[in-house]
Amino acid sequence: MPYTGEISSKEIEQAIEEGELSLNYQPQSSLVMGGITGIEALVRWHSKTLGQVDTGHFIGILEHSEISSIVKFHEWLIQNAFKQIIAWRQIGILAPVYLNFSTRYLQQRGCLDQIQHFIQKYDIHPSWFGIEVTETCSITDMPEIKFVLEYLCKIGVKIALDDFCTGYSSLEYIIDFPVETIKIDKRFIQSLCTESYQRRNSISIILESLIEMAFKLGIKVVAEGVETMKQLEIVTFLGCDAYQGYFFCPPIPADVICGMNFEQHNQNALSVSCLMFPA
Ligand code: G
Ligand code: MN
Repeated sequence: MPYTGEISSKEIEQAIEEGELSLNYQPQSSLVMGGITGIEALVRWHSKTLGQVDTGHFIGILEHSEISSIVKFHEWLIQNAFKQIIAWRQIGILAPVYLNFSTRYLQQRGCLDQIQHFIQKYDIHPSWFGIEVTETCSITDMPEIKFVLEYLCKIGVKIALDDFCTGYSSLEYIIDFPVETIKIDKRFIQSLCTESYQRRNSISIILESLIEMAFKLGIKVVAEGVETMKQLEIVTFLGCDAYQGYFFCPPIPADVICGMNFEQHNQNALSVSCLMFPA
C-alpha cells in the first residue's frame, strides 16, 4: 500500500531536488479512428525513506502548501514532460501530452513567463501539449486564471477539463474558452455498471446530453477510468471520442509506451464500435 501518512511541503521539495519524483504516462485511445489521441503525464514519488507515496495524497498536501513549493513542483513537471515530448517526437510518437496543473499555479500570472521560458528552452510547439485543469471553484471568482487560460489558448496550448461531472462542473469554462477536451470523471464511468437501474439510467441520460452538447461545440469527450469491456461498450455507445483507463493501459514508464503494440488495441476498439453500431 502506498504511503498516506504525514508529509511536509519541505519533504516534497527535497524529493524534487533529490530526483525521487518521476513521471508515468497513460495513453488514451480513440473510439472513432483507433490510435492514440493523447497521453497523460502522471507523477510518481518513490521515497528512499517512505517507499512509494500515494500520488493523490502528496498532491493534496502540495495544493495546500506555500506557492513557492507549488511553483517548484510545476517547474519540475513541465521540464520533465517537455524533455519526454521531444524524445518521443524524434521517434514518431506525436500524440499531445497532457499535464495536470494546479489551479493555484495558474492563479499567479508569473506562471505564463515560466511556461513560455520552457517552451523556448526546449523548442516545443504549444500545440504539442495540453493542460488538465480541475474546476475547484467558479472561474468568475478567479480573474487571474481566466487571463492565464485565455493566453495559453491563444498560443495553441490545449485545455482539458479534468474530473468533469464532479466538483464545480460549471459551464463557464466551456463558454469562456475554446476548451479542447472534457474528461468525464472515472466515478461517473464506473457508476454506469455498478449502481441501481434508476441511477445508471439518470447518469446515461446526463452523459448522452453532455456528449451531444460537446459534439456541437467541437469539444472532444474522453471517458476516464474505463476498467472493463462492459464500460468500454457503454462509453462507445454513448458516443465518447476516446477513453483512458486500466482496460486499455495503466500509467506506465515512458520507455514502455515506446514499445507498445497500439495496432492490436486499435483493432479491439474498432470491433467494439462495429458491435455497437452494426453496418
Ligand atoms: O484526476 P485525474 O484524472 O488526473 O486522475 C488520474 C488518476 O487516475 C491517476 O492517479 C491514475 O493512476 C488513475 N487511474 C488511471 N486509470 C484508472 C482506471 O482505469 N481506474 C482507476 N480506478 N484509476 C485510474
Ligand atoms: Mn488528469
